[in-house]
Amino acid sequence: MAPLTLVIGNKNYSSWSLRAWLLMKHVGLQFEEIVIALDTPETREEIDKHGPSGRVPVLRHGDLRVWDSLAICEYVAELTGKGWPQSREVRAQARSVCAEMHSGFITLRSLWPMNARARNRRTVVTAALEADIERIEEMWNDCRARFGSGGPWLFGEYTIADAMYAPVVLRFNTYGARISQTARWYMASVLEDGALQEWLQAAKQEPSTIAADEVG
Ligand SMILES: N[C@@H](CCC(=O)N[C@@H](CS)C(=O)NCC(=O)O)C(=O)O
Repeated sequence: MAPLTLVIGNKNYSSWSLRAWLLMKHVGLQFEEIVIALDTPETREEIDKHGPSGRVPVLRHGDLRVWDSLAICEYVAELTGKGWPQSREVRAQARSVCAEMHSGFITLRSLWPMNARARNRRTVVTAALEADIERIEEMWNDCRARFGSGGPWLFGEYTIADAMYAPVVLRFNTYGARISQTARWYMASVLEDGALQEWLQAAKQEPSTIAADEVG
């Protein structure tokens, strides 16, 4: 197989990059990573060397370029046969959960930017933010209750859904989301995960900061 290269942004801030990177670690793919510093005068030029959208992550596989975190996760699932639940019905639920994340939660994403190494940040929790948090909590609890018996993840085994929500767990951790005990157990599984820990260690070492994402 041709070598895989994943092009990502700063580990401290790039929530979309984290999704693809985590999934690739969990399915056991070997890959090289290229980290591009976001929010610099050279960012666009550097990203343009790898993909057409001006955004990261981008997965390079031989001549193929796959951009967009969910498209990368889908490609990885096709390459490896891992990442989605086996049952068609459950897979449809997992895809719904991922799509809801990919196309929604705009308030959460804008008011609580991912800042992996930051702790004890606090902001005003608006009604719209509260609604996003409540919906995510409801979704996690529903997945865990209906599909989670085979392991600690949303669908038991690790799936793309867990990779998609890992940045949300980091946001909740940074800004102190008030959520139920069951949702906190799921958060604990994500935070203790070895691959996520590896990412967090690297995020801590990054020297740069992005002022717009230093909130609270
Ligand atoms: N829908 C895209 C969004 C990717 C995205 O917005 N990436 C941000 C970084 S997390 C980016 O590349 N920003 C470009 C920049 O900051 O110049 C995906 O899922 O991959």
